[in-house]
Amino acid sequence: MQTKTYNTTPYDDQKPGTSGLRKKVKVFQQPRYLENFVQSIFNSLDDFQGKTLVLGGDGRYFNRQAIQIIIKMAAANGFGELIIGQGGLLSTPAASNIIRKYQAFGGIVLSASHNPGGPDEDFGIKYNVSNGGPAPEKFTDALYLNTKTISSYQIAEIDDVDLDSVGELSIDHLKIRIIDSVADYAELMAKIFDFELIKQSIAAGLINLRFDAMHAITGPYAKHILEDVLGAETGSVFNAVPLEDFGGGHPDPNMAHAHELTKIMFADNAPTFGAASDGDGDRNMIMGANIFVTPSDSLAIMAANARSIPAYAKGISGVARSMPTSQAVDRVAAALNLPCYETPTGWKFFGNLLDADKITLCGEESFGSGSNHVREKDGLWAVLFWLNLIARKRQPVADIVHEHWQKYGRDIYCRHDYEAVDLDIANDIVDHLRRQLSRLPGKSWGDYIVKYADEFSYTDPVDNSVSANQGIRIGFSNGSRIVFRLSGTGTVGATLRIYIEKYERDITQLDQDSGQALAELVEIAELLCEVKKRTGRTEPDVIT
Ligand code: VG1
Ligand code: CO
Repeated sequence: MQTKTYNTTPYDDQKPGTSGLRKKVKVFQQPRYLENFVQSIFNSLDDFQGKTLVLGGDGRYFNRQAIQIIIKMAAANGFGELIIGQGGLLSTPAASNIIRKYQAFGGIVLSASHNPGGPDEDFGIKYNVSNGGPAPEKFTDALYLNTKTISSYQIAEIDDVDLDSVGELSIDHLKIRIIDSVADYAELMAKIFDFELIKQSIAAGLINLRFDAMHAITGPYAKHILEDVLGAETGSVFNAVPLEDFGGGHPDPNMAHAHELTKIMFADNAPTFGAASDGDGDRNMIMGANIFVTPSDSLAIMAANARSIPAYAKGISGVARSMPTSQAVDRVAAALNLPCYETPTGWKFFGNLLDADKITLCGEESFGSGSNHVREKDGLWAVLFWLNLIARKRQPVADIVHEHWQKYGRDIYCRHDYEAVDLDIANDIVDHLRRQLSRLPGKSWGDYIVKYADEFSYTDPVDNSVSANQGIRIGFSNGSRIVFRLSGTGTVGATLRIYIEKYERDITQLDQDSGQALAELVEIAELLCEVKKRTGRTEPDVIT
């Protein structure tokens, strides 16, 4: 195989964010932009010659072109084997599973997750390490340094590879395997859950489900598992064909973006169970007839009921949540006497805890949950967890949630996002918040008395690495919290996220409307950060 070395000059904007590098497609299409980043990934790795790299993406616009380029670069850099999902498709959790199952050296996942796709929208790329999880900060920091000094990249002069036919080919020292994108993942799910029980419950009409794949990657996975294997009626999975632009939508499984599903689930005669997943298949939204389960509650309910699931029947070792995620799971951990960890936002922080078996389940408020079965969050896994739980408990979703609240109290929760905020204004907002921190403890608004105010810093209990400046936390003496942080996945300006949470223990008050219950805290948040005042906006772009 002929390889060629091209000279290049660095781009200064290739710093990976919460989950890899995300930019507009047009940015990635600039000459040498993708090549620089991919070569910088390889330059940050040691001893990968002759080893296996997994490759796949969420199928968005530019996925196929990018995969062909990466194949040629991986070949030139000396990988021995490439395992690629058919059509260049692998959901993020499926890619994590493939890396683990085939003991690959690592993987490159092409995704901008829930961000829109298409020629004028977003693209993304991230590197996952041999445990199947997103590379830790130590790696992404080194990678960023490499992007700033890169001077050449290598590419093999080989033909484009046919991504659409499952099979193997060899080019000199390189073996390329195109694999079925769904089969290994479906096999893993069948080992974790009681498929026979779920199947019976669907056949008996106890479960009647709708799954919105949002024209994204989980379509083929959900069709196969939910319809073909578990027997849900044909058409239960809708928007099931992955499209390069996700049908023009925003493949983010929340009530703001998955309106089709939301309408179905809040109609009269709604199905018993509804769910949706995101662009790359790692997020989930769980709904029952006329009820939406917040992701934070979903995590807590899973933790409380883990023993009902075959894979976790012997119990779980501990739980973790990202810092802005509600404290609902903490209450379960306390009751079950389990360790509970609070990590910064982003799945990469769960990897060490899972590898060291300090935790079995983990999750984020941003519609992500997962377990030790892979090292990414996993949308369909969460859906199957709930189906298994409903089948075991023989109860509707609403009853499961209400029983949980009665036992543990309810963490009423919402997140407000202000998107595409001018960068300077966003940084000023954060500085303004930072300056107030030392003066806030003891300050009160009505019943809300500030107990602590700090900037979250995390020390990894396994490798002692420190991640500072991970968001601003304001805690109140009644257990309520307001958290502020800037997104690390947006591609236009800055996105300010405000996370609001109130703990309700009074069992006569559990059914409150969350908007009303949180209104006072929302006002306090504005007094503290002045986002409306400083941007002239009257409301958040998205409330989840
Ligand atoms: C967001 C979420 C975070 C999640 C990340 C990647 O990050 O808040 O919880 O891990 O997206 O998810 P940020 O920095 O924009 O808040 V995904 O499904 O986009 O890979
Ligand atoms: Co995602």
